[in-house]
Amino acid sequence: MKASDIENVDFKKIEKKWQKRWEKDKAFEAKENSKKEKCYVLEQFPYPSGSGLHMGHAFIYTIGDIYARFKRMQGFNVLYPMGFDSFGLPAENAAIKNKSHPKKFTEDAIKNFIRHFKEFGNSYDWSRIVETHKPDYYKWDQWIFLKMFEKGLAYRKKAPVNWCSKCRTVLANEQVHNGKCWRHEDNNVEVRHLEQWFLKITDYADELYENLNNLDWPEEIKSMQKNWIGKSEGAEIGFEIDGEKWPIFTTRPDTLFGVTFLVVSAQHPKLMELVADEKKKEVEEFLKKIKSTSEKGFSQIEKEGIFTGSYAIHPLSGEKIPVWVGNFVVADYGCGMVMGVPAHDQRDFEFAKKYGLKIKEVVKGGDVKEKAYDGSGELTNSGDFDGLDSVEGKEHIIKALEFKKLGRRTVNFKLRDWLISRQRFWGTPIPIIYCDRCGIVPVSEKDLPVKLPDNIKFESERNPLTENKKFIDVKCPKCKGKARRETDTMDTFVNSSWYYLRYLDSKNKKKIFDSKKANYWMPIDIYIGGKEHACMHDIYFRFYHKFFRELGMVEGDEPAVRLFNQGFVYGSDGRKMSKSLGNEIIPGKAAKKYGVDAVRLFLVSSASLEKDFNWSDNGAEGSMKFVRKAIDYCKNVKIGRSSKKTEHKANKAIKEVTEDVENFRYNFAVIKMRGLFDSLEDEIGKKDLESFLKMFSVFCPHVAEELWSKLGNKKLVSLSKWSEVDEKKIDEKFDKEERAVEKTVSDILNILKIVKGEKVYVYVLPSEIEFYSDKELELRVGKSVKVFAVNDKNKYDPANKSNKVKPGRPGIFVE
Ligand code: ANZ
Ligand code: ZN
Ligand code: ZN
Repeated sequence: MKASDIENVDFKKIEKKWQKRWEKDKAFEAKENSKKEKCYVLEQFPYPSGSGLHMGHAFIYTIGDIYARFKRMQGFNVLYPMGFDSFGLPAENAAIKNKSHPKKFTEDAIKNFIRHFKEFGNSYDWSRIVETHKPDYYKWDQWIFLKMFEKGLAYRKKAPVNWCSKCRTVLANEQVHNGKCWRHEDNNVEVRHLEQWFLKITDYADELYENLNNLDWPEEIKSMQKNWIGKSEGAEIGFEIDGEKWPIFTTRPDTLFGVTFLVVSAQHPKLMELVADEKKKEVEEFLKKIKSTSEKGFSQIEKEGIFTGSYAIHPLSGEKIPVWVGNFVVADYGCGMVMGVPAHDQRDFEFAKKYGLKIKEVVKGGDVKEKAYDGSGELTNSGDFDGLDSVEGKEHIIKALEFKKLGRRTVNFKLRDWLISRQRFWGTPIPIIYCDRCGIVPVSEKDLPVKLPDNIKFESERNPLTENKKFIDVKCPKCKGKARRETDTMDTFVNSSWYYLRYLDSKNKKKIFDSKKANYWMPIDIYIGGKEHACMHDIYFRFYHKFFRELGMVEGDEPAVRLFNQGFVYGSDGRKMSKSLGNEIIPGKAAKKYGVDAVRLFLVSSASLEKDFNWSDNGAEGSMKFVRKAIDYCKNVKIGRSSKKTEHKANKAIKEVTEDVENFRYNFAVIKMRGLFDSLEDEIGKKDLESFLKMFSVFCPHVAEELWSKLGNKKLVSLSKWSEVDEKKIDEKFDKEERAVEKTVSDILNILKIVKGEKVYVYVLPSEIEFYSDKELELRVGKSVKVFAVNDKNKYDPANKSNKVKPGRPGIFVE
């Protein structure tokens, strides 16, 4: 074949041809009635944004597709579905701008996304598509809400909540990052006091925390979740103030004798009861003035406080302890009150220094005049407990408190209930009705879904539901009197908390999903997505799963046993890709230029998948050249018998590529596959060529199908069986040989840099002579080469180089 023919490969035509065939054959549709072992491969589904599929999407979805194809060929019954997380603010904002309906934007965007996905050849089972903005999907969001309401897990309360003025809605704690909105990194979240709906995720806090230990998830994500859930074990200790018991929470009961003051939160609901009459005015002034923390752990603010005029009685020593109000104590963590131990807690130390409070050392080991010592050590100044080690002392002190009924062991969590109300239109309506007579009344199950109206106008800044009489006015399900619908919608993270279960039975009209089907497919064997969801989606869907388990609908405790986080694709200049920077590479355009298969191959071969990397035109071009070389080779190769070396190479590659793909080391898999390709000879056995094509097919499925069919195969390579390794064919001698030749070539080239000459003589041990061929060496070093065994009587060896030859280290002479 002429070079120009290779240049003219019509990738688009090949892609279209095989995409059609896959669709026609329903090649990737998954069924439950299979004798094969199941494998559920899932990627986090996208929000269908107006700008279409970007390179980050192409990357994550290529990772999943390669794995799904690989598992399918390995003989698993693979489920690999796709859908859309299609409620959300961007579509609503676009609708406001264009005076239209968000549904229109959403559905146009979805059409676009599906086209792009299909152009990329992903092997999804499209028959299971879910779109969360469709009533037949969000009906079940509402159904779950009602179930939670029934069990007291969905509840309404007035609470200080995070308000983003740009989103014009409240946010969940998880969606506030360092005091800013997760969508608006430049916008400080305000605190507002509103009646809102919450889901009681805290009921599962302990299990969400402890189960992490059983998950094959990246350590980084697990520790982020652990921090977010924030389990702390300690004790609640009662201090008597004016005859009444006030509890504090501490993780260090061993430091109890070091308490020199108590601090109550400035937002503690019963704070004023503590304040002595003569101090009331002063404290009120103070409260008006200070800024307080609302989030545990977010304590960068300057510590401020004021004495309340009251004293507490120490539960074990009976000492009188001053009670202060402070801005650094969080009202809704622990007991909203802490014991101040300045010698052993740095915050307390700073507070004591600032206000001249006593510092009393009770654990030896540091210099508490300088700073707090928070380690362990021998107890001192601690009455009967002196001399005990603090770790042991802690247990004794808790026992003593329990005996006096002044304390008990407790566990606290930082995790808060999930605030799901949103004051926006484009989300699932909360199925609740307010009746003046009956109060809060849930919509009956038979009346679901509560649908979003089609006929709406975005006229003001407000959610149009609040102005839509047809939506709001409703009969009370209980008394049949006049009532109003809830106009808040649900956080869209609700929609994505259970989509993985709906895929399993996406068309069920009677039930959210069939438990038999769910139990067949669950858990997700591999879940692929971004790190940014560590403390949001990745916690929410675990919570939902546990709730379904409680309802008896699923058997397992966890939705996904294995999680993989892909890296981020940057522009070729190392910056975030964006239209405005002019460094954006659109997947569809790149596919036109290099072919889909080359783009896929490039994306997974330039770095480890979990690392961030830069797009590179050269890289994509290199991948395209490789694809073309594969086409060229298959056209010209003689199908016959493989050499022993080829058999060795092929089997070794199968072995290594299998392991690498299984462990998401795709870049290594590609190196090994290409290594095999480079070693292929002009004649090859059909079986070995097919083994290569099978490996090639998971990365480059379209071209692989084409080459596979050219070999006379009627069935699809995508559905063929992954090659088994034939260990007997692996002979390390070939690799040794190759390394020896490599080394010799580089030695010769080095010598040629110093010694000028046209003829090269190589002397090797007789046992190694078969490794070397004059011709190959000549090609590689560009000089005439002659190889001799050292015991060859007729060798030409004027410098007596054959004397010093050792195993693997030939002698070299140049003249
Ligand atoms: C006395 C003490 C002595 C403490 C010591 C620490 C070291 P985590 O691990 O985050 O749970 N604390 C308790 N409730 C608080 C609240 N509502 N706002 C702010 N701080 C609070 O932290 C528990 C520790 O944080 C508790 O243990 C308490 O200080 C403080 F050498 O009690 B400790
Ligand atoms: Zn915002
Ligand atoms: Zn009523």
